[in-house]
Amino acid sequence: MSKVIEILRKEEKRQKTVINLIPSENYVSKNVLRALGSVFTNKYAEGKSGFRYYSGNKFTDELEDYVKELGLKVFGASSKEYGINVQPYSGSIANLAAYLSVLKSGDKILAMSLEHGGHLTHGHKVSMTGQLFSFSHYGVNTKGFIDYKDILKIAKKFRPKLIVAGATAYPREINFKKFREIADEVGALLMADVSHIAGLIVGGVHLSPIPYADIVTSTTHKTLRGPRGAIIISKHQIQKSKFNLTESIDKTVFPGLQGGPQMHTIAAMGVAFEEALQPSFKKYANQVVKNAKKLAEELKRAGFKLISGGTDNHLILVDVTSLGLLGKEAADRLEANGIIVNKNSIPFDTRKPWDPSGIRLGTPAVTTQGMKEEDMVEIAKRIAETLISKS
Ligand code: DSN
Repeated sequence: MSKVIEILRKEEKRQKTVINLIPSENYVSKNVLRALGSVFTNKYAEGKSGFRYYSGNKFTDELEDYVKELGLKVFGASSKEYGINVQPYSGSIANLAAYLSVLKSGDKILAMSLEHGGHLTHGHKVSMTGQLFSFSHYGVNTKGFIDYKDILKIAKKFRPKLIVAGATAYPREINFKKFREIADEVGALLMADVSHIAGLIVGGVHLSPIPYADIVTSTTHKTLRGPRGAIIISKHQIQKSKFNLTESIDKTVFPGLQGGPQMHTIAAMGVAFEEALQPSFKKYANQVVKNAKKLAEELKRAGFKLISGGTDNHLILVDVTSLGLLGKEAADRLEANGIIVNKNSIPFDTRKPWDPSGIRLGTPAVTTQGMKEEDMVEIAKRIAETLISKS
C-alpha cells in the first residue's frame, strides 16, 4: 500500500478518536470531501468565467458562476451591490489582496493586534502585511472586551485609510455597525475579516458585516465547515467614486497574487454553501454557540480563568498561568489525554506567541459530531482533571 495512504488512514483514525477543540477546525461532509477529491483538480482555469487563458473551461465557468452566486446568497449580499471572488487560496492571501486592491504600499491601516486576538495578516511585523503597510493596532480592555470608544480615539489620531474588524482569538460578538460608524467618522474604508465566525453569521447567530463593511474576507473552513480556501465579498462601488472595487479585487487576486484557481476547492466551497443554506445549518450554528457557552460555564465553575469571563461565539480563551501552567504545557497534557486545543496568546500576554500564557478552545468540530451541552459538561470535567488536579 502507498505510504501516503497508510498515513492518511492513521490521520482518519486520529481525527475520529480525539476530542477536537481547535476552534478553527471542523469536520467537512462526505460531499465536500468528494468535491475536493474530484476531477476539477485536473483543470487549469486562470482568469474568470468567460475570460480564461485555457480552453476546456465550459464546466469550470458553470461551476464558478454557480459558487459565486451561492456565496453571495449565503451571506445575504445582493449581486447588484456586491461582488465576490472565490479564488483566494487562503485567508492570508484574501486579506493581502483586499489591502492591495484599495491601498498603496505605506498606507495606514487600523486593526486588532495579534496579542489581543487579531490575525498575523492584520499587520503583525512578521507578516508581509505589516511590512507593506503602516499599521496601528487596537486591542481589548482589561476585562477582555473591544472598547469601541477607544478604537474611535485611536482612529481619530491615526487617520487610517482602512479599518479591519475581525479576529482569530476574540470570544465576544463583534459589532460591525459600531465599526462602520467609526470608519465613517474618520473617512476610512471598513473591512471585516469574518474567517472565524462566518458560520455563525450565515447561521443567523451573529451580526452580519453586510451591509456595514465595504469588504468582507473569510476563510471557508472553520465554522463555515467547507474546504480550506477563502472568499472576498466587496461592494462594487465605494464612497460614491467610479472606482470598481470588485474588479480591482479580481485583478489583485489574479494575476496580481495567484495563478490558476484551485477549482476542486471552489467545487467543495459550492457544496459547503449548499449545506449552509439548509435549515439544519442554522441549528448547527446555534448549537456551536450553546456548546461553547456551556463549556465556558463549566470551565469557570471548575476554577479556570477565562478571558472576558466567557464567550458569545464558538471559542474560549483560557489563561492557564493562574494554575501554574503555560499554554504549551497545558496543550501537551490535554493532547496526551485525547483532547486537542491550541496554545494561544492572551491579551496583555508578557510571553511570546510561540510560548504563550493561554490555550484556545472551540466547539465547531465537536458540534458537527453531534455533541450537545451534556457532553460539554463531561469535556470540561476531563479538562479540569487533566489540568487542575495534576498541576
Ligand atoms: N490559523 C487560524 C486560526 O487557527 O485561527 C487563523 O489563520
